[in-house]
Parts: sequence; structure tokens; C-alpha cells
Amino acid sequence: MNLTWLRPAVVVCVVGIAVLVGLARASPQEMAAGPLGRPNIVVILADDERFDSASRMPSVQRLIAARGVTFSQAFVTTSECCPSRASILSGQYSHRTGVIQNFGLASYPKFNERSNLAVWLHHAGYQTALVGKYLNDYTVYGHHHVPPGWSEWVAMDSRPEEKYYDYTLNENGRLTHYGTAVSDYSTDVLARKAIAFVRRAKRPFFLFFTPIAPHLPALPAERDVSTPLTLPRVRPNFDERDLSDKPWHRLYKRVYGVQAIAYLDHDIEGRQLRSLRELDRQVRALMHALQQKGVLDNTIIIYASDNGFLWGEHRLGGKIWPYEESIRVPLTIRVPWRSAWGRTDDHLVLNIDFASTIAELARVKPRLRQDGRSIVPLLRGESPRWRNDFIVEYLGTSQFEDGGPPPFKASGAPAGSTWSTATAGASSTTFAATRTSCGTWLPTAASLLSRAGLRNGSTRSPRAERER
Ligand SMILES: [Ca+2]
Ligand SMILES: [Ca+2]
Repeated sequence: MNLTWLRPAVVVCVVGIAVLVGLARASPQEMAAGPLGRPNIVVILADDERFDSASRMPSVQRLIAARGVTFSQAFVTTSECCPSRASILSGQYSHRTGVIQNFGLASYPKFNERSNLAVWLHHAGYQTALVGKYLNDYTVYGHHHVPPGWSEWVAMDSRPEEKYYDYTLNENGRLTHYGTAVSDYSTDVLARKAIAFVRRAKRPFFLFFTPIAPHLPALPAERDVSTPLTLPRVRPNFDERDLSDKPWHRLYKRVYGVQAIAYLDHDIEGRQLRSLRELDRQVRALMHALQQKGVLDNTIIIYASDNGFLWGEHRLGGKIWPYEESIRVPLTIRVPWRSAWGRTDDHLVLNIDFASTIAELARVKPRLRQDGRSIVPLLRGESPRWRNDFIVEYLGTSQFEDGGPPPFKASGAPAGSTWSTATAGASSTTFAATRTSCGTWLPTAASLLSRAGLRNGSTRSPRAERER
């Protein structure tokens, strides 16, 4: 084993991709016809939902995707809950937020609670609410406080933050315990709180609704526990036969046996998909509440996830690895203007774009330096010059013992290259993931992890690899 891989380090890879341009534009009349001044903004942020799971959520498809824009190339820059959420709320990479991992002093304690999206919008007159999971280890280091910028605060406040039963909510500073009754199921309880906020809101509002599903243990709602489920096992990189082309292949000798595959199917993939069913119903309930209030057409609704999840692709599980199943997320945004409805946009959009986007929609200025940029022009159907690559990073301590990647340290990206070199400690071990074409299912399997291609430090494009 190469022990230099165990040093704390960084994963940095630059993901290159072809960019397609947007289609229909919203007319000036349509844009102006909207409302009423500043729109309400609702973010529904699932926890660990893969890019390919939202297509199995009929209400998300019917009520959000069909009435808005779906981004087929949405990625997170650090594929882990706490860093990604910090990036979403700040518009910054995790190397700038300092929130580089889920636990300890480099998680929640590093987050700048005095300046982030909630604070900016609240200062500008928005009513703001967080309902659900905030940042990991808030429960440990937050000491049950209500951060500035939030008019309403309903946060998971027990350990771990990801629970479906038997958890505590911090409701505007008051701790309330929920037990194990069917009615305590957290997806439902949190949705009720979110809907109550929407009903009460008197001014333009920003709702950050962050339920737990489909994070493991991904307990489905009672009525979904044993409903039939068809698993989409068509992934050509599942249980990848030959790992010798992977820099980590000496560390992971796993081969899935029948039992392991059954466990993956039923207790990981099956549960995660089933747990999304109730979330999908609650999305419908939330939309209904917006409609009843008469504000649905003046509300921008963003459905997304903080990171993806590997279900055995490349014989890997979890989320931190820089492969598409991990870093790619669902993103669909309901907008009032009709010309956008049902459209798919292939631009590379990132979690670090959320803050600038929402700030522009709310007509406020971000008060932090932005690593991301507003995607409002894409929502309008415009074709601005756009990024062709981005950095994927993991700067936290090794996840190796928990099945995560060995640590890597960036050594810089060659100018003009679509990928970067990365080294671990003194060794020249290198690591990169890249995409070679736009995202259909099969190119997903072509995510590339090339040791040799990075070692030589050349700027040529790595060859595509198609597993099996
Ligand atoms: Ca997550
Ligand atoms: Ca291979």
C-alpha cells in the first residue's frame, strides 16, 4: 500500500465537457409580465440524491420540470453534504469557505453565518426559512443556536442530522423531540413545517427546504416499505471488472458477490429510491400550498441535491469519489415564463452557482466574492459565454477507512487543459476524472480515472475509457 495516499490532501480535478447552447428565449414581455416585483424562491434540496433518481419522481417531473428548465449537466464541486451546502449558501468553492468535510472543526464551525444567501435576502426584506438539515455538526458545534438571517428556523438538531424517526427539531430555538410513530416520519413533519411557513409568509419569501431523503439509512415512509420497485441496473460500469486502470486499484480489491449485490439492491439503491416517493408526494403538497396561496406563478422553485451517490459503479459506494454518479446531481427549476417550460439545458452548472442565481432573482448583491455565477441568463434561454470545466475538490481528511477516496493533493492545472494534475504527497500518484462528451447514460460510464495520463503532465486530452 502506498502510505503517502493516506496523508491529508486534496482531490482536484477539472472536468471538461462539450457545451451546448440554450434554446428558446423568454420574450421581454414575458419577463416583465411576471410579477409583482421580487419572486418568492423555494429551494428543495434532497440529500444524496443521484442525478438519475429525479426522473423517477412524477410530481417533480410534472410540477417542476414540465414547468421549467432541467439542467442535464449539473454538478457539485465537493461531493459531500456539509461542504456542498456551504457552497450552495455562499457561492464559493470549499477551498474558500473552509468547510471541507462533514465533521469536526473544518465542517460547520468554518461556515460564515454572518454573510450568506439567507443574510443577504433577509437584509433585503425577504422572509427566510430553513426547514430540515442545515450543516453537518451544527448539532455539535452550533449549540442549538439560530443563525442570523433566518426568519424561521426548523433545523434537525440531534445526531446524526439524517434521521427519519426519533430526532429533535430546533424550532426557532425551542427543541422538540419527535418519536417513532408513523406521523413522526421526518419527510412529512418537515414538509408540514415548510408548508406552514409558506402559508404564513407576508412578504417575498425564501424557503430552503432540506429534507433527509434519500440519505442512508433511507427509511421509506410506512406505505412505501414494500411496494414494488424496478431497479435500473443498466450501468455498464457497475462492479467494474478490470480496475487495473484505476490509481486506487491496489487499495480496493472488492468484488461483489451475490449477497453484496443483493444488499446494494435492497438496502441501498432500493431504499433510497423508495424514500424518495414520500418526498415526491410532499413536493406536490408544497406546490399545492403555493397554488392555494395564489403565489405559485410568482415563485421560482429549484429542485436539487447536495451530492450524488455511487451504487457500486467502479466497485465503489458513497459520495466523495470524483466520478459522475457522485458529483452529478439533479437540477430542475420551475419558472413563470412559458417559453422555458419543459426545456433541457446542457450547460455545466454547479452548486456554487446557486447563491449568485438566487441573489439575482431576488435583486440583491452577493456580499461575498462569488466563485460561481448566476444561471438566470440560462433560465431565460440566452446563450452567454459559459464555462467548459470546473474544479472538483475534496480537501478533508482521508475517507479511506470509511470506503472513501484516498487523499490527493493538487499540483495545478496546465493552462488550456481540460484536466489538472494532482499528486499525493511526495509520490507522483495522480488522479483525475474527466468527461469526454455530454451526458447520456453511456458516457457516464466513460468517467475516466487515468494515472498515466496525469503522471506525464501533458496537456493532451486523456483518452476516453469505456468500461467493459
Ligand atoms: Ca448529502
Ligand atoms: Ca477498467
